[in-house]
Amino acid sequence: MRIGITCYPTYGGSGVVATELGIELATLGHEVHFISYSQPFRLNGRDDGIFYHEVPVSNYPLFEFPPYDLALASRMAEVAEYYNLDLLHVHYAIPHSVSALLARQMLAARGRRLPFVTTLHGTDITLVGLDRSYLPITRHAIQESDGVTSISNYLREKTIADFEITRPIQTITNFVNCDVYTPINDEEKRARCRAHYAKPGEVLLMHLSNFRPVKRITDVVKVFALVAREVPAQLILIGDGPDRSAAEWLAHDLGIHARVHFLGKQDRVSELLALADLFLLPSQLESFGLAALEAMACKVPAIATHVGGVPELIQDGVTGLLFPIGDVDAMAAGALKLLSDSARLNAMREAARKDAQKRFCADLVVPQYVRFYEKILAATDAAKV
Ligand code: GMT
Repeated sequence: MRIGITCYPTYGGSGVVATELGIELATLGHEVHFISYSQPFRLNGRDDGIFYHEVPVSNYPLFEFPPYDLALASRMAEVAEYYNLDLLHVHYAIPHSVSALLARQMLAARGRRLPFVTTLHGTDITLVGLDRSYLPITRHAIQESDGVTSISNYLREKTIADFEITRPIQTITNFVNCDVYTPINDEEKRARCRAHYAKPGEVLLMHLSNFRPVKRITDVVKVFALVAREVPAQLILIGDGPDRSAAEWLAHDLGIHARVHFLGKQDRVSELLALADLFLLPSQLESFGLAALEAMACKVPAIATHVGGVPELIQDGVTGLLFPIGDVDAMAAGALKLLSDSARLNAMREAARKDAQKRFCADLVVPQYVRFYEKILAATDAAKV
């Protein structure tokens, strides 16, 4: 198949899923064309069968708000025509599904069918899509998509209820490449790599996100402060975003800044995650929690909040621990209890990796997307006759 993929190319879960999906599809022999305003950040160096088409956005002085969604629709239609795409797959409904709808109409006017699949990721529904000014157009584009997938049952049900969607939505969960996201089983090597961040005997906690308010980054720092009060510990934060300076300020205010390491945006997060003892994800809302899955695949259980689709990923007490939003005392107490019981911690580490392999490996999930595309294309062909 020849598949066009559009996503937000910057740091964020939906862009990661779209990019990893493109890479996996290309490995399976499909031709993948990314269409976006810049190259997706995880695409570097893995480009066999992958093409990238930049969307130029004109900066004409009259445009106080340059119309990216229109430029995207034009580029989608062009790329589909020039490269004979079978379908488009857009990640994050706003504005990508609206642009795809326009591209489909543009080509239909010339007698060419271009079906598109929309994958819903989270904040496109839970935050942005519920803004009254975006809701009607987002709803329309979801309804009019040739296929819609959601990354968790929670998000699927929320979209149907909040947007009054009447068309089917199929859940296809987030996934992880279990060969790339893998534990470091060589203990000597792991100790050597950990030594960059923690002394022998110190606990290493980790967080990875885009530092948006929904991630509650200051809770990460508060939980760490409580843990570090009881045991020698270090915290690594990977990523960047609007709440970074608030977290940096808090680390200074609490006097723990020497033990809190802000690494910024990193390319090879799998190598860092595998060094951690525990992952912290105290989000306000998470429709799945891809970063926790990546940690689990590296044998690192998460201390997370019991929100959204997280319970579909983490089995509380088995592959991680779940707590109410904002309950930093309980999160720290749970982490400390786990860290003091090496048998339980090891069992949880093993269970986390096993569950990631059993339910969320790319080998299991990517074929679900391929079958979904085939179903959409078959329906498109049937409609032609
Ligand atoms: O987490 C974010 O704020 C980024 C956002 C995105 O779309 O880029 O992530 C969402 O999509 C991820 C991949 O499907 C999910 O694993 C995250 O749970 C989801 N984030 C939220 O629902 C807050």
